Amino acid sequence: MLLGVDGVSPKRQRSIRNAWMIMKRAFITGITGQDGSYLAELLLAKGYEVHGMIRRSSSFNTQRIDHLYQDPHILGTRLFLHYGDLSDAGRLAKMMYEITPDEVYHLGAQSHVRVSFDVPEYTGDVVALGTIRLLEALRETGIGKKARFYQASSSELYGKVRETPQRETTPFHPRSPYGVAKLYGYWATINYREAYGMHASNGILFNHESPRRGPTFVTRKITMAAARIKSGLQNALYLGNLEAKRDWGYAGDYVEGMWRIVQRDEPDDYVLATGETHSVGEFCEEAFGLLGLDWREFVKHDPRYERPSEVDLLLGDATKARRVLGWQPKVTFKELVRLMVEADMRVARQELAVQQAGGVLENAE
Ligand code: NAP
Ligand code: F7E
Repeated sequence: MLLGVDGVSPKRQRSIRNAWMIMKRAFITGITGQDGSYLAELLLAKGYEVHGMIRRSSSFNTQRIDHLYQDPHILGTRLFLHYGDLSDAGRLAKMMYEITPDEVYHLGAQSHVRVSFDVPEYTGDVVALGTIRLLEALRETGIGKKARFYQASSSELYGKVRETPQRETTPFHPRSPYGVAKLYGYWATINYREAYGMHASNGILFNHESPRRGPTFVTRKITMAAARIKSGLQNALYLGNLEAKRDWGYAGDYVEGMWRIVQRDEPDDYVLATGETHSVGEFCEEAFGLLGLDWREFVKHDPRYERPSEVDLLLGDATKARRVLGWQPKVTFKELVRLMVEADMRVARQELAVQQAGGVLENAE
């Protein structure tokens, strides 16, 4: 858990910055999420000063970035966290004004497609309007005249796909409240580029996963379950549609692509994808197979995990990103599944050890 947020005045932050002649200053929404954590790591490694917006929560939500945190009183600290929310326009403008970022990476979102059917209005507020609030904050403060903006657009825009593989020119047909909200964010980004000359770009990213993936997304749900079943901690895994196909890559590769998009002199829109697609069933086969298990013995069907309208097939064509940005993913499908299974086996072993010692993971009381 991080010890302090906003513990240092903007003036002190500026003097720390000046003392260290920092290369660039980035602002990240969604820094506590999967991508935000990898992006923060990447930018810190490149010498950036990184500012992240976090939500106030009654329980800890900073686990993915705890390893990056340093006491803000230490000279040379380059990661700063600020409380805020995408529903709070005034706060966004204040942060832009105080931080004056060179680059803004907008990753914050209610990012779960199935959940967006349960909370469509909230999803629209955070994902669609949240994007325009941030763009407006940049425009109103004048910070957007210089700062570059990255929008986390999604292959969910393609939804009921009109062509395969999907590329930048493929028409959109979103199939969920999440997809519809992301469509708004996509066009808002282009509109601010055209209307106000902002350096605003979309990365249309296909699914990307990692050991830091949220546990209710299908890949992580599968690798956690496989590891826990192997360790005797669980005996079944309930899933929805096993036929859906996704173009799954590794999140670490994709944040490198985000950074490259922002470094281009001209703002533009790019697909990032592996160009390979696999079904949910194939993912199960690979993950359970690595542990010597037959997935069909353990995977059961539960219609609760199905969506009212499904995206059946996603397969991306990242030719433009390869040609213009020199970007291409390094981690293969099999390597991705392996690194997720291995990470979840370590977690399962720890859980087993605690259980065998007769302990429970301690709460604060
Ligand atoms: P994620 O793990 O779900 O992280 C989402 C982040 O958004 C978290 O930091 C979350 O904070 C924050 N957030 C949620 N609601 C917020 C609000 N009202 N105000 C401020 N922050 C809020 O998502 P991800 O996988 O890293 O994805 C990053 C972005 O890329 C998202 O916009 C997602 O829609 C998009 N995207 C993802 C993929 C993918 O395959 N991963 C593909 C295409 C596009 P808490 O930690 O407090 O919940
Ligand atoms: O589902 C099927 C499900 O929730 C993948 C987000 O990052 O990527 C992600 O959205 C597939 C779907 O990811 C279960 O029906 C079967 O066909 O892991 P997911 P997603 O919906 O593709 C896009 C690019 C984003 O932008 C999003 O933010 O798996 N599936 N059974 C299941 N999915 C889940 N979650 N749980 C199941 O039990």
